[in-house]
Amino acid sequence: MRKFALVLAAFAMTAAVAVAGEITVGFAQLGAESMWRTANTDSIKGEAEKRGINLIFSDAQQKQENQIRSVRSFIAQGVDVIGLPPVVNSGWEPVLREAQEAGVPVILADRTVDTSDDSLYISFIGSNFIQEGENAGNWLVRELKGRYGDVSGEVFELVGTVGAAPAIDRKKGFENILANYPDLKIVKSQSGDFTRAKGKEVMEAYIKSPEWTAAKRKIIFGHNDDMVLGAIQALEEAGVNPGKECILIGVDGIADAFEAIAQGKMHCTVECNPLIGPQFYDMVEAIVAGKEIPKIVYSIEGTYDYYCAEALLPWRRTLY
Ligand code: GZL
Repeated sequence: MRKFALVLAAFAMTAAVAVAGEITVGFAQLGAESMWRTANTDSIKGEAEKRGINLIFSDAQQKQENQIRSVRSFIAQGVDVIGLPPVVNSGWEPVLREAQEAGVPVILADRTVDTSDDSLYISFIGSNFIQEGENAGNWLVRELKGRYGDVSGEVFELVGTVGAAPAIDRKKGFENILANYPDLKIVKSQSGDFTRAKGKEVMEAYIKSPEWTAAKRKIIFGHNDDMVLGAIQALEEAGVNPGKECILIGVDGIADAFEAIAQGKMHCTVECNPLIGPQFYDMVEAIVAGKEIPKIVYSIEGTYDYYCAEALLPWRRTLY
């Protein structure tokens, strides 16, 4: 009997160690507003499964209060690490302080926060959104020079979610480039909240505006591809041929944008890599192992246009 009890105790100990060894991550996803976000969620969920990491996942439907509620729940559940893509960049210090006081490290995954105290989060992994805005601006300058021999035109901007880091910084980067070309101007700028439906609504209003009628070169710059694809629907319904009468530039690099470019309806997409799952969990495992990690980890990204989109479409469909 004593031997049996010893075996049972050893088994219980092993099981306990196995459970203790298991990493638990709470990920407060912001929503499902775009193809980019869907691919990002697939990467976070798929990589956790691959690594045997216990993932507690929530979807905030683009509402900050839901994300904050999820973070508080993860703290109460005693997760090892929290992943947070903040829907907007303000209003995070109180809940990040609660996580810090509870000893739960937070990785900002995808978007950043505005804070004077960067000890409130352990690291940021995602894109350099200013660089993405500059990539879009530089492509447009080259395109205008190549087509017309000058850099001028009227830009109709589809802004991302108001207050979101990618919206603020893509605009900043794009305007960094336009600042060098006085005849290339943003004439209308309105938020489409990163969704295809709202991008279409905003474009419908732009088409009816005097600025649209007066514009000699109709350029549409969307802070993500989904809003540009919505704008293309609005243009076609208004009898405008987007590929011939406009220049359309998006950000994300989703396969639907590659397809629109291949069909001659769109001209360029600047990549923003959503597949950060592997890097994110490398950081999680390093934190749990007590290792140092960099404060910022940027994704590697490119720019794709009508010279390459059609040939690359089959490859892109395998990604997102
Ligand atoms: C960028 C990400 C943005 C995408 C949009 O890292 O936060 O949010 O560009 C998505 O498609 O809605």
